Amino acid sequence: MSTNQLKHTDHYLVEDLFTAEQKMIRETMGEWVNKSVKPIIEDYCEKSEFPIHLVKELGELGGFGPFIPEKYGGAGLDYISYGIIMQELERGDSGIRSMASVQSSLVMYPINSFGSEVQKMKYLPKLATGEIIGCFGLTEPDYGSDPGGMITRIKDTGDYYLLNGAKMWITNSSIADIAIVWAKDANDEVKGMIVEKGSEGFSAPETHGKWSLRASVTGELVFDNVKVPKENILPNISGLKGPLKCLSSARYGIAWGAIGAAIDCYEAAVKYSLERKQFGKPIGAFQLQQKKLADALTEITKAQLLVLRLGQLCDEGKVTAAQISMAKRNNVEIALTIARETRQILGAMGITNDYPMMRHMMNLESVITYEGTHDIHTLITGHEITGIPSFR
Ligand code: TGC
Ligand code: FAD
Repeated sequence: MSTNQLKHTDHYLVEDLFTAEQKMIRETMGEWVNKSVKPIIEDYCEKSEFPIHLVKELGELGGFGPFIPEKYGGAGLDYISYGIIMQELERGDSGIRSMASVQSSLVMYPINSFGSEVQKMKYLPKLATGEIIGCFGLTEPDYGSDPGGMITRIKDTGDYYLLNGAKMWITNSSIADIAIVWAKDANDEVKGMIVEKGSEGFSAPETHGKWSLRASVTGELVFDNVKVPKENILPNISGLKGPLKCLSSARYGIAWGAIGAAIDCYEAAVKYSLERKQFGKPIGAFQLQQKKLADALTEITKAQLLVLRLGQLCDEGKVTAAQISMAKRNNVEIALTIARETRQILGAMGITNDYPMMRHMMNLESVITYEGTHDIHTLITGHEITGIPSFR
C-alpha cells in the first residue's frame, strides 16, 4: 500500500490507464473526501443525519452530473470520470455517493435525455451546482423489484394532470426541491414527470429507524390530487424503459462506488494488521489474516478491471444493461464480503466507530438491495445467458 494519502490501493496500476484529466479528478475528489467527509462521517451516521452542508461543496467540485453537457451546467465528462467520482465518494460513505448518484443519474440524466429544452435550461444548471436537490420516485409500497406493476397514476384533466399514489424508500425525499416521478397514464403507459416541492397535495415524510445509510435521507413521496402542469411531463420517453435507462446509469456508478467502500475497509485493515500484536507478532504475520487480506486485494483488483472496461464500453456507446447488472452485482457483493472479513481482522476494535468497516457493512446492505436486488441482477444475467426471463 502506498504511504501517500492521496494514492490508494491499485495493485494492477489501473490508474496508469486513466487520462491526465481522470487522474486529476480522482485526486481532487479523493482529497475532498479525506478533508470534508472522513472526519465527520461517523458522527453524522451516529446521529442519523445527512451532512447537507456538503451539497454545495460537491456542486462546486463538479460532483453532480459530470456527464451532462457544459451548455446545461455539467462538465461534459466521460463515463469513466463519472465512475471515478462515485468510487471516491463511496470511499467516504455510501450515503454521500447515494445523494450524488440520485442527483446525477436519476434526476439530471432523465431531464437531459428525455426532457424538453425548457426543462433542461430550467433545472439542470441548478442541479449541477447543488442549488437544488432532486429525488427519483419509482419504488412503491407494493411494487419494488417489479416496478412495472406501479399503481401511481396521472389523469388528464385538460389543463393539467392530476397525480395520485405513493412512492417509498426514496433517497433525498424530504430534502429534494424536485422529484422525478414515474406514474401510469390512462393508457397504462409509464410517464415521467417533474414534481416540484410545495405543490399542493404533495408531501415527503422521512423514514426513520434505519441501521443502514444513516447519513442519507430516505423517505416517502405521497401524492394526493397533485396538479402537475403539462409542461412538467418529460416529453421524450414513454414506458418502463424510461426509468430503467436511468437505473442503468446509476447502477454503473454504484459498480464503481462499491470499490471505494471496499478500498477503505481494506486499507484500514492492512494498517491495523501491521500495528496490532498478539502472540508476540503483528497479526498481519499470521497466515489466516494474510489470506483475508489477499482475498480482499484480489477481489478489489478484479472489480477495478471490470469497471474500467465497463466504462470504456459506456464511452464507446456499446454497453448493455446486462453488462452493467453483472458489475453492480459482483462489485457490491465483493465489497460487502470485504467489509465483513476485514472487520474480523480488527477483532473487537472492528465493531467501533474508530474504524469504517461496520458503517460500510451496514451501508452496503442497502446498496445490495437498491437499484435492483442482488437476486434481480442474478436473474437479469440468467436472462442474458439463456434468453429466458425468469422474473415471473
Ligand atoms: P422488461 O419487460 O424486461 O423491460 C421493460 C422495457 O425496459 C427495457 N429495459 C431496460 N432499458 C434500459 N436499461 C435497463 N436496465 C433495462 N431493463 C429493461 C426493456 O428492453 C423493455 O424495453 P421495451 O422497448 O421492450 O419496452 O421489464 P420487466 O417488467 O419484466 O422488469 C424487468 C426487471 C425485473 C429486470 C426490472 O424491472 C428491474 O430492473 N427491477 C428492479 C427494480 C429496481 O432496480 N428498482 C430501483 C429503484 S431506484 C433505486 O433503487 C434508487 S437507489 C438510489 C441511491 O440511493 O443510490
Ligand atoms: P421486494 O421486491 O419485495 O423483494 C424482496 C425479496 O424478494 C428480495 O430478496 C428480492 O431479491 C426477492 N425477489 C423479488 N422478486 C423476485 C424474483 N422474481 N425472483 C426471486 N427473488 C425475488 N427506490 C426508488 O425508486 N428511488 C430511490 O431513491 C430509492 N432509494 C432507496 C434507498 C434505500 C436506502 C433503500 C433500502 C431502497 C431504496 N429504493 C429506492 C428502493 C429499492 O430500489 C427497492 O428496495 C428494491 O428495488 C427492492 O424492492 P423491495 O424492497 O420492495 O423488495
